[in-house]
Amino acid sequence: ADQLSLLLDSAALFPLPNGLSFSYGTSGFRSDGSVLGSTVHRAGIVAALRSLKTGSTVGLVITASHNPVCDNGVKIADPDGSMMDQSWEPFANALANAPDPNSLAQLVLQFAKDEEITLGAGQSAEVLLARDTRPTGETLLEAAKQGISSIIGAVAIDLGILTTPELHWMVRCWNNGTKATESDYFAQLSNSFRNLMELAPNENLNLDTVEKKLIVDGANGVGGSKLEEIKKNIIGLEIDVRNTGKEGEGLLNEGCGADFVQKEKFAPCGFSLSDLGIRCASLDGDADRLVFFCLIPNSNNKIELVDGDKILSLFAIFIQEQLSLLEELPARLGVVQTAYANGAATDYLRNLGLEVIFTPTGVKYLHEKALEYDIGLYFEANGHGTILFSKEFLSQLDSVNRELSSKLPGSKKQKAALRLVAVTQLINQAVGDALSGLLLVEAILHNKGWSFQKWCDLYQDLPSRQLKVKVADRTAILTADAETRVVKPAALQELIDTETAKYTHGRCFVRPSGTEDVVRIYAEAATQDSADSLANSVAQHVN
Ligand code: 16G
Ligand code: ZN
Repeated sequence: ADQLSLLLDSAALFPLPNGLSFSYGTSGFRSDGSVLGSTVHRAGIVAALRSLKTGSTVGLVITASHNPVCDNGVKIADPDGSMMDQSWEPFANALANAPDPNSLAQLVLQFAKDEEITLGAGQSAEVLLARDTRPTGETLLEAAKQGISSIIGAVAIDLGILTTPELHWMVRCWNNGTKATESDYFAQLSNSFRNLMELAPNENLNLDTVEKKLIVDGANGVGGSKLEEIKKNIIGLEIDVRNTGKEGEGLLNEGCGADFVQKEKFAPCGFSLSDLGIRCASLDGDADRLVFFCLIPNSNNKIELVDGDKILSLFAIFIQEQLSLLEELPARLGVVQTAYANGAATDYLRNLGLEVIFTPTGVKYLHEKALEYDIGLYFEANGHGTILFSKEFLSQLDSVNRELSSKLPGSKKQKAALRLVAVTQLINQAVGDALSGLLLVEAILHNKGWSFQKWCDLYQDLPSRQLKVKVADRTAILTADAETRVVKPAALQELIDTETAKYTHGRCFVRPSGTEDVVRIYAEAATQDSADSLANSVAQHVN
């Protein structure tokens, strides 16, 4: 068949649902899983074209992350494992909303022409596919496959059920020509974890047995069972996984998971006072977010939370420490946060002498900024983040490491270099990864001989409050300066300023959600009562 009729036939099988429109938001298309057939089919077409354009393998993952089990979504990963280049989003949007097969086909042909992609001329394209555990995932994955095969020469490779970060990692490795299967991923994590654990300075090995234990809330999603695989090859850490999504354990993301824990500040279901004193962690449904917590005695399941900001701080301290031992390895270290970062965290990081910058919410924005440094650390408060190392830095580290292992084997310096090497292997440089992040946290605490409490006490979070307000049109609100200021309607920012000025350490911002039809409000102040009342009064002005 020729390209045009292939597209027409395939599109006819996946009509756009009446009255719905879709948009490639912060993290791809999201909606109720039952209406996403046409969207995912079309995302398959976009992915195939993206592979043709880049001449490399790309990825497509079907997930709605921390959202309810009935939701689903789809996003595309570029050849380096990062989110699809933003310049392609308008096309993805147009295609998702094309009313009929004919207009869809015309859009594809025109776009291919504009992008100088030759269709049907013998080139090949390759898309790696994965999905999370949602019940609508299987059918949607089939739709993606059909979309991909409606582009001549494009091949879909179904990798089954994976965490989102696994898929991103595999795309990256595939294109780098390094080992890219799931067992390679597991092996890389457990090997580099072991290496880093073994590099702990002897004087810090004073942890008692309780500290070797970690309980993990898998959000009843895809991460729990993967962690159970990884933990088989791990020593020095006892991991107990709960909410793994197995029969009888509860619903995906319901009353559990990193999003719930971070926003509600309550222990997830399946945790109780018998877990008092034990370090706990929580993943989200597709395992790209991670937070830690500990139960508070006599508090009705309230928790002490360690969010993304504090994970970031731990990573930053550790890397800074190793670098300070290696004056022959100069590196520009940068930290990227969003407006949701707790003010106390930002102060803490700046006091360490670190360069801290802000971007709008959404991994693609943080990731892009972090790439500008030799070592770029980024985290959202919600627990999504990672560390990126530039190619130049990695090759310098490699040569410093080689030099030290021949001239000063066993020295403090050599160990510092080896620790950095282990970090570069343990952390997922494609995207934030709860499993790799969790192991890195554990290995760093072990290296530093730190208890959970010591980590908590790095700084005291300022009390904060998040609210959401349903509005007629959230796009009526326009923000600037990494979403910290409203520019339209102008009067709203003046009101926010007036309210904020009433509170000690007051800070407040308002932004339209990139994933839901709501406007979000964040307020922070010296006490919980004042954070609550600041958020509430601003919320009233948003309506
Ligand atoms: C998505 C983003 C997350 C962001 C959140 C904000 C990715 C992979 N995920 O989950 O980074 O914090 O959206 O949601 O980019 P909101 O715009 O609804 O507040
Ligand atoms: Zn997620």
